[in-house]
This record gives sequence, C-alpha cells and structure tokens, in this order.
Amino acid sequence: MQDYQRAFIEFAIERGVLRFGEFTLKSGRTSPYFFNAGLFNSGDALARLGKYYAAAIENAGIPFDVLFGPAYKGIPLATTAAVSLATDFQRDVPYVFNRKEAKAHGEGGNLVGAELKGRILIIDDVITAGTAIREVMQIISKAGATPAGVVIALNRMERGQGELSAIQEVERDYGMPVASIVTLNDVIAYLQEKGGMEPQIDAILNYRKEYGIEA
Ligand code: OMP
Repeated sequence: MQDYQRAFIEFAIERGVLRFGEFTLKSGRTSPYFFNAGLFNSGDALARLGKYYAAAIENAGIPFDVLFGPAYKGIPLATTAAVSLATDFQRDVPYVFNRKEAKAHGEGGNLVGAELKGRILIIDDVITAGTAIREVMQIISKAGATPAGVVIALNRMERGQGELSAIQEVERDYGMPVASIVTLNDVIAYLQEKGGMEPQIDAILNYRKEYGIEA
C-alpha cells in the first residue's frame, strides 16, 4: 500500500465516509462496512478527495481525453479530480457530466460541460456488483465515445456473475481497465496495522468469504 492510499483510508474513516456496522447494499447484500462518498461534504474534504482521485488517475496511467462524472454522485468527484489534475499535476483536462432528466430548452440535452467524445475516463465512487457502472457505459456508447477506463474510490472486490470479480467482468465486457484509490484488501491491511479492530476485520473476512474474491 502506498502512503497516499493509507492516508486516504484514514481520511475516509475520519470523515465517517467509511463505516463499520451492518448495511444493506444496492445488490441486497448485507455488508459489515459501507463507503458513503456523499459524506465528503465540505470544501476542504472535497479538495482533499480530488487529490486522491488525481493521484489514482496518475498512478493508473490510463490514456484518456475527457473525464466523465455520472449523475449524481460522480459529478463532484469528476469535478474535484479535474481541479486537482490541473493544480497539482499540471494537466488541464476537459470534463463532462450528465443530468438524469433531459432538458428541452436552453442548451438542451442531458450532458453538461465538455463534449463526450474521444477516450472517456469515468470517475465514480464504488463498484460492488457492477450494476451502476453498466448503466453509465450505455451513456458513453450512445454518445459514440470510447470508454478508456474507470477510476473509483473503493474497489469492494466482490464476485460478479461467475468466478471473476464484478470489476473483472466489467473490464472484460468493455475492454477497459478499472482502477481505484484503494481496494478492500488495503482497508483490511490498514485495520490490521492499526490494531484494536479485530471484530470488524473478522466480520469483513466472513463477508468476503461469502461475496468476495481473493485476488
Ligand atoms: P453496484 O451497482 O452493485 O456496483 O453498487 C455500486 C453503488 O452502490 C455505488 O455507486 C453506490 O451508490 C452504492 N454503494 C456505496 O455507495 N458504497 C458501498 O460501500 C456500497 C454500495 C452498494 O450499495 O453496493
């Protein structure tokens, strides 16, 4: 684990974004932890979050032309990542987001920002079973753009339809890489390093046995 990844986990726990307990997921699974990116809910938190996304984008080295933030949660994520790429990494890249309802007046359509064309890097929060990201892929293919990859905050490392993880299935089906700031393995390693979190670690390991992949 790199220093920025450890710092990110600490930051997420500090902000209450990463929590331990009992949570029902979109997929219906009952999880002993939850990552709520909406709780990065102040100017400072968002600025710091952007730096972590930008570091993960740089680290992943995925060639792309435009950042895309899927509505709603992806919008501030892509925005703050774009700001950090410009200010911390001297890379001024265009970004675009969608609205969920098409607008018939004014500029019209349901895309705001740069044109959704070329190689698109999607910025999102979490992938569990891969349902949300598959919906996003339809927006990109409808626009005639090329998916370059996805960067998320947390890879929960959960199984998809078969033996592969949901993320590996997305990578296979769309022919693009999915990178993350941290993975569940990083979270487990962090908790083990920190100590005093054995019940939470046990619950996560049990959950991983049922829904997770080992890799
Ligand atoms: P999938 O569509 O199953 O991949 O779930 C991903 C979505 O679930 C995310 O975009 C979130 O809206 C939500 N989610 C979280 O935000 N944090 C989590 O830790 C887990 C989930 C989830 O419900 O699986």
